[in-house]
Amino acid sequence: MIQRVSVIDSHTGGEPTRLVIAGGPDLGRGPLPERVKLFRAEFDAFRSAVVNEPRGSDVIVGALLCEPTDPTCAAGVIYFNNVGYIGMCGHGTIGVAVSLAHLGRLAPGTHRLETVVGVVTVTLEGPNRVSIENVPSYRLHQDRAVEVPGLGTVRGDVAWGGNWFFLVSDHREELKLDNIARLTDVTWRIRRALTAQGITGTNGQEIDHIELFGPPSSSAADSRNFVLCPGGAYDRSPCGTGTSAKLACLIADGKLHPGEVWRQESIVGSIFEGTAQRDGDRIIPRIRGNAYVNAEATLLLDSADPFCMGIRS
Ligand code: PYC
Repeated sequence: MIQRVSVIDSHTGGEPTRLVIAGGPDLGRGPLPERVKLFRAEFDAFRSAVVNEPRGSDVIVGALLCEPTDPTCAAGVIYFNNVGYIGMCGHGTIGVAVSLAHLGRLAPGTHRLETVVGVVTVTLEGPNRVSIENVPSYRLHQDRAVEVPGLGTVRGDVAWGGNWFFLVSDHREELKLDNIARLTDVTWRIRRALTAQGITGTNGQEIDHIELFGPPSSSAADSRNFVLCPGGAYDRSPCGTGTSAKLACLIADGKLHPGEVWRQESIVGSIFEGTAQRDGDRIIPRIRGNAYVNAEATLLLDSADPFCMGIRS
């Protein structure tokens, strides 16, 4: 038996998004967090089939288009990756907006999208240019120390930008593309140490994204980052939720003023523009970037194929 799944592939600053527009699981009409529970419990093989090898790769972020519960939203989106599910995805949302515009399903202007962690707005500013107003973001801990085997004491901030991040500026690493293996090893050790030492986000949520910051290589940027994603891949984009977390820290430190532009460069040289407004003890981040559609495809899930549902670790 062959199951057909229609997808639109795009990339945002080099980071891929695979949007499932038809052929995905029926998760009902409940709240998105409930639908994710059902996705994980009953259809996790579908997640793996769409994003994992041999059809995908560790880098791809999947996005399942679904009916929103909020009638003011144009669509609902559930994001997933090579190891599980993420609440929000900034590069993914820019990619989803450009993909929906490519299909003629989203007109220029501002629209609301429902995600697992809240409603975000997307503004299509051109065929490839999108800004997103992300969920309220905040810094939970400033300058938190973690003892990392092989590295010693590493200090960083814990912040929420739609996912949990540990943000490290004080390190000895070179943020260069030819240093990826070392950067991946260092950030993976930090992540494991945070978990082992019980350093978490709110309500014990795991910090599953680690960001290192350094000087930009482009004079058009304020900073360069390396972002480790939950499944061990690094973000080719500057990471929309990671840039939101960074904005929360910069505003809290008084290093950026509301409305001022922060240009975050990724490890591959792509740039997101970020601004933020204060909202009580949180900020509302706005992230602007470019995405391009690079495939309209039908995935074939052939039950005779031993690797039909992807290679899972
Ligand atoms: O852009 O928010 C983001 C993101 C999260 C994981 C990969 N990209």
